[in-house]
Amino acid sequence: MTPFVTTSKGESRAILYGFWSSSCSWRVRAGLNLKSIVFEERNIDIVKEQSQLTDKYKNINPSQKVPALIIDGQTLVESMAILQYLEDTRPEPRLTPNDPLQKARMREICETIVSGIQPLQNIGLKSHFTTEYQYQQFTKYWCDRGLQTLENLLQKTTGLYCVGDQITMADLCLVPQLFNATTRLELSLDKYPTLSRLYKNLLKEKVFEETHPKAVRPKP
Ligand SMILES: N[C@@H](CCC(=O)N[C@@H](CS)C(=O)NCC(=O)O)C(=O)O
Repeated sequence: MTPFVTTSKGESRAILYGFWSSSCSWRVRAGLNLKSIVFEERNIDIVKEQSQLTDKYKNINPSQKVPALIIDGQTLVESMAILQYLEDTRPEPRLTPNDPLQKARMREICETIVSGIQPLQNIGLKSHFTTEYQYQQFTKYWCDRGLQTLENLLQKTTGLYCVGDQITMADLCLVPQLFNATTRLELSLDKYPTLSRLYKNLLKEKVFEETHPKAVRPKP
């Protein structure tokens, strides 16, 4: 597999294996965008074609999930490990607060989403339920419970964004999760004023406009 794509101008660019509506892919797409890293997104259809389950893709990501990122001659998997690598190798603009307490607050929000919500509403769980209805009830319950947790946490940390006035990894996790919650899971944010305000404002930020699933969805 080619580790880099060399463009006609001779520069190397990263390759993101992702899916347009995947929240974990969106986290990385937004991180790349914020850090102005040139990349090409290759679509791995995790819904209809289930391309993540092929042996070819398993060689790229052993977990057979998206995203995976090829950058600096390495293949990286796990969205948060990827974001941390981008942060460590391309520190500006920063995606983490400098202050240790604020950093811990940011991680509380990230973990609530990354460990506490997303895995419990992942599309990969669907085939393990007897009915579509059971799957939907399960995913909605855990997502809504996670949203309640986020609302409580964010009331203590929020400024313009999740943690103060700086876009951090917490925002990169929040926006895709709220998109999933309000579209695929059809949950309302009405009872969550902090989440509602943040989501509305964050969607207007250039980074989320440019990386929004609607902006990157492949044409049929
Ligand atoms: N912890 C992983 C989770 C990856 C993950 O669950 N990706 C989902 C899409 S958001 C996926 O590929 N689902 C397809 C499947 O499980 O078959 C990460 O953050 O990268």
